[in-house]
Amino acid sequence: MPGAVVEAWRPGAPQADHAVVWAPPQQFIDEQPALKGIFNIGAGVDGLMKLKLPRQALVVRIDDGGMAVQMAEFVCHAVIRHFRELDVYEAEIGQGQWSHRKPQRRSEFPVGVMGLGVLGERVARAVAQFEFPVRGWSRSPRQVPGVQCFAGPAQFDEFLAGTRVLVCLLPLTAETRDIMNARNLSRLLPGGYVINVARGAQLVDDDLIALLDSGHLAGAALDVFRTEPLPAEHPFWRHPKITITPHTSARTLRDETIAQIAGKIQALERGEPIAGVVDVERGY
Ligand code: NDP
Ligand code: OXD
Repeated sequence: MPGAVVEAWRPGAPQADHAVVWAPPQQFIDEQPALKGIFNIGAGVDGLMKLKLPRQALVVRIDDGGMAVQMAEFVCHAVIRHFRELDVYEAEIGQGQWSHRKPQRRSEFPVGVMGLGVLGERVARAVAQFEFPVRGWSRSPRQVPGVQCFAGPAQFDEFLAGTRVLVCLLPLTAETRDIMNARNLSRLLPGGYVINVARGAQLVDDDLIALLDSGHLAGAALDVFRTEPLPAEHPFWRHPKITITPHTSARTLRDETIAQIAGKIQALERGEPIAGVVDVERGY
């Protein structure tokens, strides 16, 4: 952006027109009351929604920016690793064991994706390519080819009751905090599997462990946690049915992100509308 003055923020810095942020402190926002745009360098804006923001500022999230394909490959890998029991084969091969497991039926592994937005829809379409039955749940009704869609609280239990592999791609809001709790997870089909790639605060950790230990759930692949990095003493590190990764399912890609934000700032300065503006009332 030739002509723009770009500075790293420090307390007392001069007023900016636009900010590029990830989980900034309230002090930053308070010292920049005239911001026109606050550009989040990620898709999830929960870190910003906790703050008191200037009324006039548009809050803008990264709109795909190369994250959707990463999320699709990560979730497909997790689903297939579990379905094909590749974790079991890995362990057996590690012990010098050559054996075969009985193939499982794809029709018995319906995958349910919570959140059919920029990332969730891409994930649901990608999983459907492997011929798993795919279900999706969103706040407002959606139509996605190859995906049986459900919407709103009224259809949530029906969505869960037909789901075996549950994928969370919801934004963290007051409505979705703790949504993967004992009540909801116990509604999944027996042998359920949980893939959380959204936010740690959507999963009740102790409820997951209790359902894994009781045998109702078969396992979980978790990429996000209530506290990150995951504290050393947390049971998720060592639970035999839990696979963890360090919040890496869809990384913010520097070049794509810079290009997207620069393009949007220029569009705003020309008075044009942009995509990815967050509805602050809704929280995502
Ligand atoms: P979007 O805002 O594009 O989509 C959100 C989806 O969730 C929409 O379909 C929306 O419904 C649905 N939704 C929101 N609230 C509810 C609710 N109360 N009940 C039912 N459905 C609801 O988000 P993205 O797809 O871009 O991203 C999703 C989340 O993924 C981010 O918020 C972030 O937390 C997480 N993320 C994690 C990453 C990682 O590396 N682990 C990387 C990037 C993002 P509707 O369609 O009706 O609006
Ligand atoms: C995001 C993230 O929200 O990286 O983009 O989690």
